[in-house]
Amino acid sequence: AAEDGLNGWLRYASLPCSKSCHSNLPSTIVTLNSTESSPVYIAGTELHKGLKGVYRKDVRVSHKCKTSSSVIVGTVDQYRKTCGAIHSIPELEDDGFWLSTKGDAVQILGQNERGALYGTFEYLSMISQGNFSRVAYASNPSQPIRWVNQWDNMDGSIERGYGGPSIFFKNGQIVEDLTRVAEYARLLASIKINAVVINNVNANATLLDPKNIDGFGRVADVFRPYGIQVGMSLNFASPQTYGGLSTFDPLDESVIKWWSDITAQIYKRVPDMAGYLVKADSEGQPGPQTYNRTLADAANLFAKEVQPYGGIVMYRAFVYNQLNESVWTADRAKAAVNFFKELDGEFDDNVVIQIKFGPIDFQVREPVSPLFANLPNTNMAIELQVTQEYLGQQSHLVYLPPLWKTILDFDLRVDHQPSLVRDIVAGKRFNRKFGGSAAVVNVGTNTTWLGSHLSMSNLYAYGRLAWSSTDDAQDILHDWIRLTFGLDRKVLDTITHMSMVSWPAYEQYSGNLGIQTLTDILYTHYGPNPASQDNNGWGQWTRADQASIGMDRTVKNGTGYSGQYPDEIATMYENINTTPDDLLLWFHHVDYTHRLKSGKTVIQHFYDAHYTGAETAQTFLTQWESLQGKIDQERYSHVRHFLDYQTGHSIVWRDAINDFYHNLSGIPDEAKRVSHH
Ligand code: GCW
Repeated sequence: AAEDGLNGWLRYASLPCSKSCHSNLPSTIVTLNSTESSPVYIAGTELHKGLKGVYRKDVRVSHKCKTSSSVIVGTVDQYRKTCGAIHSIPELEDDGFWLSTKGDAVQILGQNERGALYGTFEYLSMISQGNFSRVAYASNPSQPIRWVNQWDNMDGSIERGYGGPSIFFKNGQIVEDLTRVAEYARLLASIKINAVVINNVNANATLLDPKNIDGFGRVADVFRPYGIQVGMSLNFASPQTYGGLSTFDPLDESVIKWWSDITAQIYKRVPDMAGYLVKADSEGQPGPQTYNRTLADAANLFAKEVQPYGGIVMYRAFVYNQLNESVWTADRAKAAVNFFKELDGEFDDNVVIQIKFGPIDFQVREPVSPLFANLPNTNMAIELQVTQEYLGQQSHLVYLPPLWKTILDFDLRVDHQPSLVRDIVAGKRFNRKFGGSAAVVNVGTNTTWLGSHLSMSNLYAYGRLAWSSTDDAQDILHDWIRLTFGLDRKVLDTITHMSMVSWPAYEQYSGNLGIQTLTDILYTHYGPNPASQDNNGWGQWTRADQASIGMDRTVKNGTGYSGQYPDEIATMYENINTTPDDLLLWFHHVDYTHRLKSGKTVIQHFYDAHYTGAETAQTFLTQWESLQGKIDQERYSHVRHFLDYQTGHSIVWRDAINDFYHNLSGIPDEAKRVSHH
C-alpha cells in the first residue's frame, strides 16, 4: 500500500472491463520515437503500464506505424514522417497536443515530445476513470512557465517541508539513488509541469562545486525523459563567499566573469537547464542593494549569462525590510510595488518576476498582489504554495484551489480594461512572451510525498490550473479523487464535500475578515498565536488593541497601500462600504463593534466564525469514517489519524483566538460560549 502513496494519482488501479470497453482498448501501442531517454518512449512504457494496470491487458509496444486498433504517440512531425498526412489538426502551441479517440486508432500527437507525453497522461487519466467517450481535441497551455520550486537544503532538510527529508540532497551532496526523483518526475509530467528548481531559494553556494554540478546533472538526466527541465536557486554572494572574490557587486567585471564561468560549467553538464531562480535582498539574503545596485542590475546579470543557452531568470518579488510598527503608515504589503514598479521595462526579455499571490506571505486570505497591475512591460509569474506553511502544514485538510481561484480570477482593471490575473501571468494581457506559475511544493522522502495523502490534491490541482487556468476547482478534485481512491460514488462525494469546505473552514477557525492567518509568525508558522503578529518588525500586523483592530491601508488615512491598485480597485478598497467583508480588516482599522454587511459586529463574527469553522472541521473525521472498507486500510488509517488530530486542533484554534480577542476587547459573546480568563 505504500505503493499507493508513491503513485499518487497514477495508480492505474484495476477496473472491470465490459465488452465495449475491450473493443475500445488498443491492441498495439505505437511510439514514434524509440530512444530510451525520450518523452515519447516514456509515453509508451506508461501506456503499457496503464493498460496493464487498469484493464489487465498486456499491449505490445511497436515502433512501426499501424493505424488501426492502436494508440499512436509521437510528435506531429514524427507522425507525418512515419505514418503520412494527418488532416484537420488545429495549430498547436509549444507543449500542446492533439488527442483523438474517434478514429480506428487513438492519436496522441504533441507539438513536441513533451506534449505527446502530456497527451498520453491525459488519455490514461480518462481510461483510468472508466471514461471511453469519443473525443478529438487540441490542448494548449494557458501558461508557458509551469514550474515547481523545492526549498531543499544541501544537508537534506527542507525549509517548510512536512514530508520528510529531501529526495535530492543528503550530507551536502546530491543523493546517489535517484529512484524517488524519477517517481517525482513521473507525477510532475502527468500534471504538465515543465521545470523544477531543486534547491532552496535561501541558497547554498556549494551546489556550484564541480561534484555537485555533476550531481545536478544526474538529476537533470532523470527528469529529461519526462520533459522536465531543472533549474537552480542561486546565492547572490557566491562570487565572494564561495568563489573567493573580494566582492559580489553585480556590475563588477570579475563578478560577471565568475558567473559566466559557472554558468558555462553548468550548461556544459546540463545543456537544457531551465534557468536560475533568485531570492535577493530579502530576509537576510545578500543582494544588489549592498552595492546600491538595482534589482534589475541583479536580474539582468544572470539573464545575460543564461540567454545564449536559452535559459531564463526567475527573480523573486518577495523583497521587503523589517519595519517599525509605531509608524502608522509603515506597511510591508507595499514593499514589492515600491521596489519593482520603477524598474518596469528595465528587465531583460528572459527575466520573469516571480510574485507571491498576495502582498504578504501565503496567508489564508490576501488580496491580489498589486504588483501584477504595475509591471506591464515585464514578464511575470505567480508564486503559489502547495506546502501548507501557514495553512496547517498538511496536518489540516485544506484544499487550496478555491483560494487560488480568488486570485487567478480577480480582475485588476488595469486602464479600465479586463485584466484577470490569470491572463496577466499567461502573458496575454500585456502581450508578453513569457509568464506563468511557480509553486513551492516541498515533497520529501515520506511515501505520501507531502506528509499526508489528502494534500496531494493540491499538487495535482496546481498542475491542472497552470495548464488550464479556467478549469473548475471541483472538477479537478473529482478527477483526483477517482484516480487516487477509485470510482466509488460515496468516496467521491464525501472527499469532495470535505475538501470543498476545508479552506473556508480553516479561514473561519484561524484568521477571518482579512486579518491573516493568526498563526505563530515568529518561529513555527504553526498553531494559533495572535499575539505574535504585532510588536515586531515582520510587518504582518493586526494593530489590535482594546477597542479596535485591522490595518488601515487607505490612502486618506492609512498606509496608502490601496492606492497601489488601478483606480477602480483602489476606489473599491479605499471605501469601507465597498470593501468585501472577507478583506475588511486587511484594509481598514475598525472598532470591534463595527457592523459588517451581514449585520453582525466584527467581534461577534469572530466568535461565531470560529465556532462554525471548528464545527465543520469536526465533521471531517466522521465523514471519513463512513468510508471505512472503501479505501485500503493503510491509507484509510493514515488519513484518519490526521483528521482526528484536526478535530482537536480546530478547537484549540477556536478557543485560542476567541479567548484572546475576548480578553483584549472585554466584549462578551452574545451566545455566551466564550468565557473570561
Ligand atoms: O514564507 C516565508 C517562509 C520562509 C521562506 C520565505 C520565502 C524560503 O517562512 O521560510 O524562505 O517566505 O518565500 O523566501
